[in-house]
Amino acid sequence: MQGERGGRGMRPVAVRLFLGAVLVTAAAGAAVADEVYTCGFEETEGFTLGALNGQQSWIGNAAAVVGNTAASGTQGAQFTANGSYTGDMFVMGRRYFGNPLPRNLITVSQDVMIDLENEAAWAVTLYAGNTLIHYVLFDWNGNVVVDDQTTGTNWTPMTWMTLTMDLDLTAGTAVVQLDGNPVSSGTLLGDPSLGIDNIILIGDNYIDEEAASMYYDSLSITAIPEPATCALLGFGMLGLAIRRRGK
Ligand SMILES: [Ca+2]
Repeated sequence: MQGERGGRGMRPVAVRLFLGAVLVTAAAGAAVADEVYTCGFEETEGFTLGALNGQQSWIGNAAAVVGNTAASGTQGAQFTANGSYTGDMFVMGRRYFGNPLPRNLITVSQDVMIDLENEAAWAVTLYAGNTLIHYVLFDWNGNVVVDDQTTGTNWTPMTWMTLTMDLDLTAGTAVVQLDGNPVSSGTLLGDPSLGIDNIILIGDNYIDEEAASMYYDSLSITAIPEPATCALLGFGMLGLAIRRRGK
C-alpha cells in the first residue's frame, strides 16, 4: 500500500473520489464474496501425480493420491478405501484453509465421483479445528445424508457430481445441492459460531469384493465478510475520500 501512493498521486481528485465511492458501495452491499481457497489438483497449481500427502499443504492418508481422473483439467484427487471393515470412518484427505472468520456466508463447491455402490461410504466434512460443523455423506448403499438427516436423494456411481454447500453461520443453516438440484436445507450439526477452518474428506474401509474410490476435484471455497466488517470498511473508505478532498 505504501508503494502505491507515490505512483498514483497524479490522479485527479474527482477520479479518486469516484473510486472511493465505488469501493464504499461495493463494501456496503455485502455482496462481494472473497475467494478463500480453490484447488483443482493441477500441475499449474504445483501438484504432481502421486501421493497427495504433503502437496500444497494437503494432508493425505496412504491411499490418497493425485491421479489422472479429473472433473476439470487433467488431474484430480483420488481416495481409496482399503482394509477390512471396522465400522469406523477415516480421514482420507484434509486441508486447512486458514481461519476465515469473521464470515457469515460460506459456499463450498466441489466435484465428487464415487466408483462403486455397496462398498465404502464417503463424506465431505467441514470442521472448526477438530469440531465437526457440517457434513454430506454418500452412504454405501446410495443415500445422501446431510448432518445426520437422510435426504431422500440418491447418488449415482461413476458420475461426476457437483456438490455445493451453502452455509449461513449466522443463522446456523446449510443448503446442499447436487448438480444444482436441492438435496437438503437444515440446521448445521455443529456450533456455527466456531467458524470453519478446514475440510476433511472421509471414507470408511468397507470392502466387499473390490476396492472403492472417491474422486475429488474443483474445490472452491468463497466467503462473504460479516456485515459489521463491511460497514467498518465502508466508513474507512469514506473517511479516506473526505480527507483527500480536504488536501
Ligand atoms: Ca483438476
